[in-house]
Amino acid sequence: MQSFLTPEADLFSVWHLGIPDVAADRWSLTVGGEVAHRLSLSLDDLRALPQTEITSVHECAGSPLAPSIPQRRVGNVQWGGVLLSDLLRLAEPENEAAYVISAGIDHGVYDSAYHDHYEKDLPLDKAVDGTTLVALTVNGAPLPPRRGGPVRLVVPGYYGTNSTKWLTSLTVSDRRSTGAFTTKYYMDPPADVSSQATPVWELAPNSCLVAPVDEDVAVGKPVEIWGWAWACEPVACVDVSVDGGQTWTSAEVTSRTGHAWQRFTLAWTPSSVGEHILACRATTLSGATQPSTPRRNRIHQRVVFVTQEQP
Ligand SMILES: Nc1nc2c(c(=O)[nH]1)N[C@H]1C(S)=C(S)[C@@H](COP(=O)(O)O)O[C@H]1N2
Ligand SMILES: [Mo]
Repeated sequence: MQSFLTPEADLFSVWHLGIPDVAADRWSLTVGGEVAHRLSLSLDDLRALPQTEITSVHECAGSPLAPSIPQRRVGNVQWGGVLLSDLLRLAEPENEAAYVISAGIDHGVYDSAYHDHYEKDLPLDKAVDGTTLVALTVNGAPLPPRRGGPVRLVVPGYYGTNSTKWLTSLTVSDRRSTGAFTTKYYMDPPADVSSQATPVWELAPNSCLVAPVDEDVAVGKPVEIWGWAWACEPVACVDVSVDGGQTWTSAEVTSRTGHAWQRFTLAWTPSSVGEHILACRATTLSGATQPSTPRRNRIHQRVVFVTQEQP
């Protein structure tokens, strides 16, 4: 968590159905559904199109069987590949098109049921926003098989679950996918009786503390409290607490590039010996913030033990 870009080897990796054995030389991507021109592209076809890079926070939404338990699987990487908007410009979606459904070739058992492929969807507006990528690389290197290689979808600003790995088809549709991973799983239950279940798409505001750790803190010694904050939209402020959330001070926050995470820092000089509960809370430009109740983006707290002597 120390570096702005997470080395690929340090990034979490998640799969529901196992890792398929993909033959890159026989791999192809189809773009179909409600389009004027159906496309079928080989790996070389994709490589021949203009390539774009975007740095983007990559966060897992957690288990769909326990969606309110924070998992804190997150990193920040640079993805490279072809903009989905470029492919859709070639395919020309029909007037009624509203969603893009993505499918991977992995299959297997999840939650006691057999799934013959992994399928997700996203609104067409997001698909053409100039950030969504049909990705070939991560941090400048070809996508390893574990990471979804040779080709995966990357939806910056959305939870990782939407970034379909081992991508083989994109289907433009006037309605949402009817697959289990968009209906049964990754639909958050309604907040109250008057609202509806919502797809797990946009990243809710979240943040995590990276430093200090126990070895860094002593009475009278100035330290820097720092960490990362992110959301689908830019984070405007991060508040930090050193007393378990009773009082908050606003930290310095860097501005955002692409969909990357933003660094926050606050100077702190501990004044008493013992346990201190540090916490951080990100708020976006539109005022969305992190809850203290059990949610996947619940406020992160960490205990540090302040010693008398400077170590
Ligand atoms: N084909 C396919 N794509 C998938 C998944 C999957 O099980 N199959 N898991 C999703 C989930 S839940 C996450 S968090 C991300 C993880 O991507 P990573 O392994 O590169 O971290 O991939 C998503 N894409
Ligand atoms: Mo995930």
